[in-house]
Amino acid sequence: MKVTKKLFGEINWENVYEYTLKNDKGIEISCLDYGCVITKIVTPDRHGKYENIVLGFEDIESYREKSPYFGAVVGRVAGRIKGGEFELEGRTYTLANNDGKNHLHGGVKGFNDVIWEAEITEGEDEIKIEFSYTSLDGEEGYPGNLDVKVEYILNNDNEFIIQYKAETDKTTLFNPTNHSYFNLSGNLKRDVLEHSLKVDSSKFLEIDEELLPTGKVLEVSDTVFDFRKGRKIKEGVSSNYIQNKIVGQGYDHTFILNSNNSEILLWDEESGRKLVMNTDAPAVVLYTSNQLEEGMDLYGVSSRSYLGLCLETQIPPDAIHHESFPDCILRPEEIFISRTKYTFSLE
Ligand code: G6D
Repeated sequence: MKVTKKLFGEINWENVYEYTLKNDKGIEISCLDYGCVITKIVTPDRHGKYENIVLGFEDIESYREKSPYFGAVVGRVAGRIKGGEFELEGRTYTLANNDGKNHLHGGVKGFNDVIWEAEITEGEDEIKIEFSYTSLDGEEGYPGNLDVKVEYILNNDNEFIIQYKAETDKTTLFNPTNHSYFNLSGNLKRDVLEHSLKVDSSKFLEIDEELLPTGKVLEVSDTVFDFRKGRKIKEGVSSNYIQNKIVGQGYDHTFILNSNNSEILLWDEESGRKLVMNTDAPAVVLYTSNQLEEGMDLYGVSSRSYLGLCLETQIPPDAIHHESFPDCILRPEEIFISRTKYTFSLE
């Protein structure tokens, strides 16, 4: 196990560092203390070729100015909050609206856009980086001083674990996720249309024209949202189903997981790479980068739609406005803990 640290850039004269965790089998995870952004994940293909499998930039300016949350930890609340407003314990809170009339992914300056404290712990069979950040009372409109810790752990079983932990001194909302865009082809050689996905989910959330949940829970049966037996991403991209059309041909949807230790499999036949995710989160958002900005330089590859896909494990978006959804309220006497494990292998 090895960890290296290098200067990646600076923001307002504050240094930003990139940390690379490498296990004894050659798997590498690189990440920044800025937004806990995962910049690279390097794994072997069926021929033993080690290549990067996530979208990212090589400079801090690109992350600050044009990143659609590449690799970032998102919060306080992942997803959209309708109208950027919510009521909690008799008070109405108004958030920063950064997505039309709605609040998205923690607002104008969410967790993705702050520098976290980093502490490394090296073990024989695992390396851990603990990122810490205190979101002050009123930040982006949210109540409560919120202490957040995000752990990235890589071990010699080719498992990468993300653990989110938070405590607050006032009742608030909290719903974190990681927004990495995966592409198992290796060094973004191909898009993700031929990737296959299997999700242990029988239901998904209907969304409206503003990409907000309507509150209606739909059955996946007999639709291109049924990933229970595995399905290629391209089927949703070419689908005429209105739910695929309103997101710009593809997926940008929340799947309600069938258990609190559901498995999500993503694999690419050509490279042989497989990613298995296990999570205690109640839902996962599948976003197939339907309208990814064209022409950004991603490690020498020009960005385009469907170049990556996100599997954002979380509480359903806009939960505060839907009593039937699992809730994202965090109270002072509670400790929020959630873990998602990513296991890299070959099929
Ligand atoms: C778009 O609707 C999508 C979101 O789901 C995604 O997280 C964001 O782009 C990066 O707003």
